[in-house]
Amino acid sequence: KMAKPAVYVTREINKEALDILNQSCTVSSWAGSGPVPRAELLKNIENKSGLFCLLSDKIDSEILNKAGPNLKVIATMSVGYDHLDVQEIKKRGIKMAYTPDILTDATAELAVALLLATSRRLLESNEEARTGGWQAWSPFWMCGPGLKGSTVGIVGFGRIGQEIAKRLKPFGPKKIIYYNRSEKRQEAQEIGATKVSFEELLAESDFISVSCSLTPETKEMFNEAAFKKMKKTAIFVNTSRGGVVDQDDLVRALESKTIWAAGLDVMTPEPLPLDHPLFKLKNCVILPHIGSACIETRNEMAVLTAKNIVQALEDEPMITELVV
Ligand code: 8YV
Repeated sequence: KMAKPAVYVTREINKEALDILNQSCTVSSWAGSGPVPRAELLKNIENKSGLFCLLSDKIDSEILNKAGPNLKVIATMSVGYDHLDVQEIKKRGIKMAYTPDILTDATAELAVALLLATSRRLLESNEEARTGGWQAWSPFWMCGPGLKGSTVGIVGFGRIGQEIAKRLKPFGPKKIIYYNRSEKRQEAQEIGATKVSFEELLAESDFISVSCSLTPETKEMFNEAAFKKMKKTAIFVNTSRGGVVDQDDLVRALESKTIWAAGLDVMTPEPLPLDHPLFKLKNCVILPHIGSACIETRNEMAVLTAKNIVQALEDEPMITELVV
């Protein structure tokens, strides 16, 4: 009988996913808290056939060289894959897998929650109520812009962007506009959204929600010039990748009230250092990258990642192969 293929898992994962891997593979994993240190990953990837990784694991030529010719599949427990050097992986004939679709609802839900928390100043209000800021009745205190009658702009009208648009529709915006690389005409028609240029989206939106992937084209597309084109009353929400924002420019835009407020589930770096200027701003809501953090969703993501690895190692088609 042939030896079971060796798989390395860069984090402690749920039993259900681990059981799937254990059935046909020899599994070793990083058991420390937090992300696997780079040196540890380099040491452990040697001679492995499969790699189960996360977005904090940068997979580049150095890792691939260290892995050697046995490595057949890299599966990431995420829909985003900007942490993988996909061209380099592809060149070496290593298969890739990711977790699209199953996290779309959870992430869209979080984007809506973050948008409302930012516009209606939920955290600031909660803080005031607990610390004595809630005093005599004052009708214009803790006000923020409402969605009714507003223009909502979605940047990145893929699976997640579309679901965000659908969820915001019942709040009664006047218009939903989007900016996307491809047309998405059919989807837009069904949802009732209109494609515009990036400049138009910036100028017209009361709420901007970002759900595009991080690529060389989208890198730091939200910079000083972009923030200046936005309304002074604009709410900016990002649930995609911190890298789409020039974060120093965002800090300045928030400090100078060039825009009204921002809600961020993603930033640079993650975790954001405690002394970062973003933490000093009342008009910024910061979440620790919890977009897909629904219990069911994260379990499904790990299970899907494990199944993809097993399938690839058995030369079966993967459920969600990443094709670039
Ligand atoms: C993370 C995400 O992967 O899927 C993505 O691209 O950013 C998130 O869902 C999640 O934190 C699981 O590691």
